Amino acid sequence: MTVYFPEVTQVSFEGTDSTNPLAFRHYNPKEVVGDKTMEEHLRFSMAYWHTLTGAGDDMFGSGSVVRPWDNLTDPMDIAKARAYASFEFMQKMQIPFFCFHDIDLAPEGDTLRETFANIDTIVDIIKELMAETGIKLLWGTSNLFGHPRFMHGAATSPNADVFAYAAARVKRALEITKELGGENYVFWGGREGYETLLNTDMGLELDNLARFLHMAVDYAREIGFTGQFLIEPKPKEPTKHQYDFDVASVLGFLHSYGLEKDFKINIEANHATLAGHTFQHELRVARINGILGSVDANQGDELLGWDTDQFPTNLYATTLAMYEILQNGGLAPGGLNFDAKVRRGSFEPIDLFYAHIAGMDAFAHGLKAAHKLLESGELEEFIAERYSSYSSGIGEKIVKGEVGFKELADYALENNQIVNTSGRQELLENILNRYIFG
Ligand code: XLS
Ligand code: CA
Ligand code: CA
Repeated sequence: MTVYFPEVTQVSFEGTDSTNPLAFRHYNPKEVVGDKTMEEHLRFSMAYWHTLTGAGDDMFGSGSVVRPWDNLTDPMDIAKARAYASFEFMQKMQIPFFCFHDIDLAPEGDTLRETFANIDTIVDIIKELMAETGIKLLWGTSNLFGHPRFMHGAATSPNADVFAYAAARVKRALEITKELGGENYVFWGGREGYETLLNTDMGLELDNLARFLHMAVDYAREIGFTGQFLIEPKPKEPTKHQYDFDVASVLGFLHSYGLEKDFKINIEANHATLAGHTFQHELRVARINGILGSVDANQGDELLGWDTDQFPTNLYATTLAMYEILQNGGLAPGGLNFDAKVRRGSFEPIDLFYAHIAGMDAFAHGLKAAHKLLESGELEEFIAERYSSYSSGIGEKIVKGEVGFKELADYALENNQIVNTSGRQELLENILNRYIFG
């Protein structure tokens, strides 16, 4: 049997004293944190498109990466090698889940039938490898944005033939996701948006997007797919304006079209920052609305305004993300999917290991810090006190719906001494630092 990554035998937990760059210092899968093991809390997943299919190309240059299948020329042989290599990688990294787009697995053919046949060949291999290794599918999806046919969108294309083609692809991707026991199915609206309103019927596009999602849910239920549906917001890129802009816009869309019971949200950190929000903000909006489903764990660059999809290493972001996720009672059946790619200059296979180790350790550290912070109750006590005016007197009456503007005006006219208290932001930041850095 071919070994694709001979430079690594196994990545294991060695603890914080270790200086071995091919070991975990924080991620200890069986270590119990609160009520679950780290493995159960974090539900790490590998993104097939970045780790196997990604070539390191960008707008200014072609692919740069060196991969163990570079000696092969037949696209189907390459696809097979990637499938075997992916499971070797996940096993060596102790990553229990993966995610893919249909055409990450195999090359597109000249016809849709040929494309499906290519994908089916690889799905058979993956099914066997899943059974052998116990590695599971976190989510499946269909790539409805890469090929030129999707230049004007997929479900929101002005061309009904494209809508039909996209439906055929999602139908097949749902069948594959079910066949592989996928726990979720993701819709990321790659080109579901517009470049200019001068040529766009926004009302029809949004209605069609909703029609498409209703059809997908109906078909999935018909074939007995019991997994969770997720929408992944992103404000822009590749389109100027994407309809699933952020969690709040998706929430409004789902309610407008009667889809709110069928969908949760897959939040990507880099998409949050592109929308002008923090990662924690998006997680919070989803959590308090009961629709936090899964996470694409990555980070952007503070100085660049685009989707750089870097591996997450920022401990503030991972701690505050885990702070939301723990309060959500976890993510299952969702998980933490590394929708992240190595930099173009990190072109060697071993860089894939370093990158995933960095992300897994950053989230494991964040989990431990967030758990301790929550156990202490320091932030929650402060917040409870800050809002305590709503627990008695006029505040309690507001919350209970016992007063209107007339009663409130009468109260305010008699209350000439409004007393505020400090928000203590800097004190709270000190507390947070204490839990992150000890
Ligand atoms: C692109 C998206 C995409 C989705 C899946 O920016 O992150 O990769 O996660 O289609
Ligand atoms: Ca993503
Ligand atoms: Ca992204």
